[in-house]
Amino acid sequence: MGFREANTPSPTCTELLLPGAPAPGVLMAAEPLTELEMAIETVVTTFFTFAGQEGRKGSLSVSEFRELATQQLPHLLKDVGSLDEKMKSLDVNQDSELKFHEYWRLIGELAKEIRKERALEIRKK
Ligand SMILES: [Ca+2]
Repeated sequence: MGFREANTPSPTCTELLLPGAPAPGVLMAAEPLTELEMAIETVVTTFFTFAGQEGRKGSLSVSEFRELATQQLPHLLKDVGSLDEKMKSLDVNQDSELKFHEYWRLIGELAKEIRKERALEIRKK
């Protein structure tokens, strides 16, 4: 990692965002995580909990995705009937597995929908 060796300032927040930064160091920090930090951690932990059930441990199969969606996203992904379509639209490389970045797109889409709803609520006030 030439980047880190070339510039070795004291660790900052950006340090935590570098790919390859050791996650345990972040999670075992003495201070408790903030709500936002916990939310991000939950997004990641949830992925690996479901991805580890069968097949490849680092990606969601169709049935792992279905379980994650029905158990963890019942309010935001109401239309359970179209889960297969949703999976297909997220599965960019069409291998019937969702890798983390494909799952992350789903999280992003859901976050945008919540933002839209919030924006409408604020406008009403
Ligand atoms: Ca899997």
